Amino acid sequence: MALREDFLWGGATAANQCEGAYDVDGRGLANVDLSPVGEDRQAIITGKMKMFDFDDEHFYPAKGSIDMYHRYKEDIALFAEMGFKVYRFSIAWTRIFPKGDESEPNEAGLKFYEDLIDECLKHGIEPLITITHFDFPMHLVHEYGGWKNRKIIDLYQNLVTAIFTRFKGKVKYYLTFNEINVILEAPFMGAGLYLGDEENPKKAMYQAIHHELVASALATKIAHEIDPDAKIGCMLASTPHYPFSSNPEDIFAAQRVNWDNYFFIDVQSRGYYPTYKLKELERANLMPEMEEGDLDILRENTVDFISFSYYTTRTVKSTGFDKNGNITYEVVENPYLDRTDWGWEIDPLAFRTTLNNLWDKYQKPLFVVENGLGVVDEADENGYVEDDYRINYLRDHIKQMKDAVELDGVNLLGYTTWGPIDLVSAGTGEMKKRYGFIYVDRDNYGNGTLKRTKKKSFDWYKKVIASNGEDLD
Ligand code: P53
Repeated sequence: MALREDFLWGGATAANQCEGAYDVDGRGLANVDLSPVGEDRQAIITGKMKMFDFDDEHFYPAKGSIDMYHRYKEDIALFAEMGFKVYRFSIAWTRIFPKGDESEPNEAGLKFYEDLIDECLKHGIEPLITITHFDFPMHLVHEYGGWKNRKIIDLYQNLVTAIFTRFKGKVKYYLTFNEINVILEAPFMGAGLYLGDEENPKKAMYQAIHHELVASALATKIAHEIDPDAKIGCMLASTPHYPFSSNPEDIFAAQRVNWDNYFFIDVQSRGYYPTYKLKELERANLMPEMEEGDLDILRENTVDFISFSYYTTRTVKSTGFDKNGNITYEVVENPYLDRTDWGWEIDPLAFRTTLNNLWDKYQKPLFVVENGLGVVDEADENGYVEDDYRINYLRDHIKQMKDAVELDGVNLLGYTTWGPIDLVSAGTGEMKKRYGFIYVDRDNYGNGTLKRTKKKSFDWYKKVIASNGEDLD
């Protein structure tokens, strides 16, 4: 069995990483706008360092990004030229509700996304919308303290209601939260949580997580009510963790880290908190406050499909058990794998393993919504990049994906590469960490003409799509 005939090939972006125009047409300020390139970024997105206003010492790449806000027609035409069947993009919350707690949406924001959707449809491209991709209105950080405040659930419902109502009939696929589990590593980026003043940061985090999970379930409910044809997915940053050795402690450590991530999908797909997580939260006194009815909402509104990103794997080695009986571990290098310049281990076979794990665990259709290679590209004087390394990475991964479908029977709806056009890195804020089939002339500090140029991989991906994945040479 080959890939399904209507397999959705395409690419994926996020608003803050490509749109720019951060203060145009009424858009409000968001957490992601305030995340600079450079060494402080990590502390800021992880909620350790406060950055609630722009300052003169930092460069903030999301302000301008690759200016897709003004160039989306040109960019979507290039996607169409590659034969995209689907384009995954995200909505900037602050274009629709600039502060986040207004009662009426900003018409200019809705209109922008409606035009973008119409542009996709004009080219026969299915839009796949991520409702929130690491973005959160700063006003809600100041006034409510981020997702740890229950009130955000209501405000999110206003956001999704505005979106589903306006785009009904035009958009079939939605994801509620990008990489919902990334809140564990980057709570400011994932949930607008600044944890510097928090007495118990973990408690605040699990409270925020509970609110996001309830909000996601409510979004699913609202979507199905407004548009019965809409399909709602969750989105996992999959990064599987291997045990370093056959030492049972390493195996146990790997299981626990993987479960910490799967936990979110367990709730979104099965509809309830798994026992190990409930017990763990209880023991550590981290149980979030839940309101009556929350568990019903979770149970009654599970997702229609499971989406995930896949880039890399990590390997963990036990360092023993702590006084609460929880395993502790360190992340170590995997001796069998090569790494990118950013230290991401390249592991195509685990892509097949991951597809199988998710299919086996949840038995719902899967959608790969991110995969790709972030590296430095050297463009020649015409902006052309001979990116055989990218072609090799994608070929190796697509082969494994096909094996998961053809040899193992995984039910897979589609595949979108990350950053089909070069854009700002979420992790580092850099421009020079590039993923695209299309080169964009811009550097880490915003210098450049923003000119778009096709790389060698552009024609390669076009051929892959045209042959429905049969021709990978
Ligand atoms: P960058 C962590 C782990 C795996 C994927 O990442 C992650 C993250 C957060 O950085 O992010 C996803 O740009 C994310 C995209 C992001 C992409 O992976 O750091 O959904 O927004 O750009 C690649 O190289």
